[in-house]
Amino acid sequence: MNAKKQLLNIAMIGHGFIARAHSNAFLQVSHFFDSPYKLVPQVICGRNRRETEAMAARWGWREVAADWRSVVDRRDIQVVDIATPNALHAPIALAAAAAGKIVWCEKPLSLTVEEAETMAGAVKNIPNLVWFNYRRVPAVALAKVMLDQGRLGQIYHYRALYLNQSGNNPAKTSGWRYQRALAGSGALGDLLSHSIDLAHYLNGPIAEFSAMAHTFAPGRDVDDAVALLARFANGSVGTFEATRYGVGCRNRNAFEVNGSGGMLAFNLERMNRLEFFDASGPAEVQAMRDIMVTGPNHPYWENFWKPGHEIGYEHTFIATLGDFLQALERGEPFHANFEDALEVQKVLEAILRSASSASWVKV
Ligand code: SOE
Repeated sequence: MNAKKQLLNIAMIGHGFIARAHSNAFLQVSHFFDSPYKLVPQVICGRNRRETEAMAARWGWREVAADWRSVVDRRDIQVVDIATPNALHAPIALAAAAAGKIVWCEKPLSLTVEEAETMAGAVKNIPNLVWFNYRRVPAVALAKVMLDQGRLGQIYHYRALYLNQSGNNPAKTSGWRYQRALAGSGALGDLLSHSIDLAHYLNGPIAEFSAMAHTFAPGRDVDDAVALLARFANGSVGTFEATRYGVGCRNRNAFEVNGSGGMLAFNLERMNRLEFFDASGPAEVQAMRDIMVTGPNHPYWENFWKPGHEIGYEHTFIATLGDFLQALERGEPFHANFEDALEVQKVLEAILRSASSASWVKV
């Protein structure tokens, strides 16, 4: 059966935490999603030879390379996957697009809106993906279905948090995520970018906001925490908070929506659950339902396990890829793509403008 499949040989640039999540998805996707493609982990590229070789051995990469320029235009490569520090996203994506490769890129897309615009333009006619993986949490996908069905009526409030405690360690100042030249920003690009993408996906564009950013650690040149008050184009009011000093929270990517018809609440730390309050039922029995989103009839339930058998972080990458391959097969657009990530980048950049001028900005 595999003989008939179209090979997609992948060159992945990067060998850190997120590169492991990608590698796992490349190996797993065909176990959970039907597609006419066979993904081949062909070459992994990284500057640290020892670590890159260890990654290759563990995750089945066939070759190891040191310089990304030597792999992005190889004729035997169909896909370039970018899992590097943020500053390298633009040069690698532009080179891969120029070579006509399918491009997959980590978030945030770029350091600046200008870069993101160039990148989105370069992949206009090329299948592309940005790893905003949390769209594919089944509970988040169910929230999207319910919102699209109008189950919440008119939306009044959208509230998002992304809290972890990764910054609460001054020794971390040297890592790339804590240097503006390599990361572009701190909690803003690393964490809030996910919240903004989910907000766009679930509640539509943000029209205007006022933001603040704060750095707790002396000597760090990126934000540790960011907060905003926002107005959405659909008339709802939003609040957002992201921090690397959310001590007590390991990976709390959460949102709540209040509408005339009820409420939805999600927290990644309980990722198989979606809370739903239905305001249309008899008042005396109204209460928050705690829905276990593992099927039946839930997004992705037929791809993964039987109802009640929970899934994890890695499945969000697998489902992202499964959906991408299906869109590729059908010649349909895939989301989140570079255009979607450009819209996120516009908000991120405007947040820094708003925070430094202490004023409201329109997106
Ligand atoms: C940060 O700790 C991080 O690795 C982010 O960079 C990812 O985007 C997030 O999904 C998990 O946490």
